[in-house]
Amino acid sequence: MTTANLVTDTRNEEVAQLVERLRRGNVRALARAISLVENNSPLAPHILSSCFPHAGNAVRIGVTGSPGAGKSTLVNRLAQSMDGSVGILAVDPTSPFTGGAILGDRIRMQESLGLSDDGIYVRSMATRGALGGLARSTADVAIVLEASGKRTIFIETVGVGQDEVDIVRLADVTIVVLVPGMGDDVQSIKAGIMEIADIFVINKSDRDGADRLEKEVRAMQSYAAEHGGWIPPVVLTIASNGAGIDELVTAIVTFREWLFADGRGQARRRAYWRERVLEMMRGELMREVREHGFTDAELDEHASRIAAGSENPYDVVPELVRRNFRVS
Ligand SMILES: Nc1nc2c(ncn2[C@@H]2O[C@H](COP(=O)(O)OP(=O)(O)O)[C@@H](O)[C@H]2O)c(=O)[nH]1
Ligand SMILES: [Mg+2]
Repeated sequence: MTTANLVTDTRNEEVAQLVERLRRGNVRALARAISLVENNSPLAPHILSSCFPHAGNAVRIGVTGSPGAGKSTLVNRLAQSMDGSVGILAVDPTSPFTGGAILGDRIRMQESLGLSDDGIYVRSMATRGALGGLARSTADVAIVLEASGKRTIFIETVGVGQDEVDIVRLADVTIVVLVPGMGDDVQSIKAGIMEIADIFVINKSDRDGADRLEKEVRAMQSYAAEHGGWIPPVVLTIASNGAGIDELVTAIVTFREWLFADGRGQARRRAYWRERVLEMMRGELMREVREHGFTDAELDEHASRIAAGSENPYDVVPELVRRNFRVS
């Protein structure tokens, strides 16, 4: 047996054991698998491939809104009202280590002790300043969480860039959290949020202006016609004391039932996978290009020649692709 085979066998064995342990509920194994996936380890594709057959049965709930809107506090409350075990992915970089710190405390506790006392596993995901990678990495981590038996996965994210919109597309249910007096006026609500919100939450409704904001959002519900007939409900909450959480759970359950009643949820997932498959293919193609000896040095050479006008990128790039992939 060659060394390469031996290395592959050892890796396969290692991955098989890791996935077996995380599926049995071992929190350390789960944390390790997620780190390997997040860091794009050579083991990551094997881990994901082993997890995928055990994924797909969880409900994914995206929670988006401005920093400080109370998303972490809300998710923490919701997590305790859900049936079955829960996974939480906090993509919001401004929290959970600051502000509410509720999730932050939980993460610190879990990661130092390596346990979860109540079946809720929380993971904070770093943005690392890299554009584009966050949505992929969040989607992959969700697969690992599902394989570990989580029935509900919350994905908390600040609703700003394209990455965050992509993360939301990963969700079955999207909750947009608004707060009175934070500039969440009708204008900013109109800007795209109406299309992604399945449920509106007006959190911090203990503050002045909650009624006015509610009226503004309700006035816009008529725009929801293209939402397939679902009118996104508006739920008022005070996440810090739990008021309105029961109503929000009811809204989530009602939406989920509507979504999966006549195949809309499945259609959403198909649309999502359509994009994802193309994205995965782009990644695979780049890997192939690299593996077939297209080095940084070669890239530099082409770049120099093209910049100097001695090479034509419109002729050279198709030629490079043909040569690498023997496309006739
Ligand atoms: N007054 C009030 N404060 C809240 C409410 N919900 C959350 N908070 C506080 O708002 C701050 C930010 O909450 P956090 O959950 O970290 O917000 P996130 O950045 O959206 O995740 C914390 O200090 C919370 O205790 C609420 O309904 N009313
Ligand atoms: Mg937060």
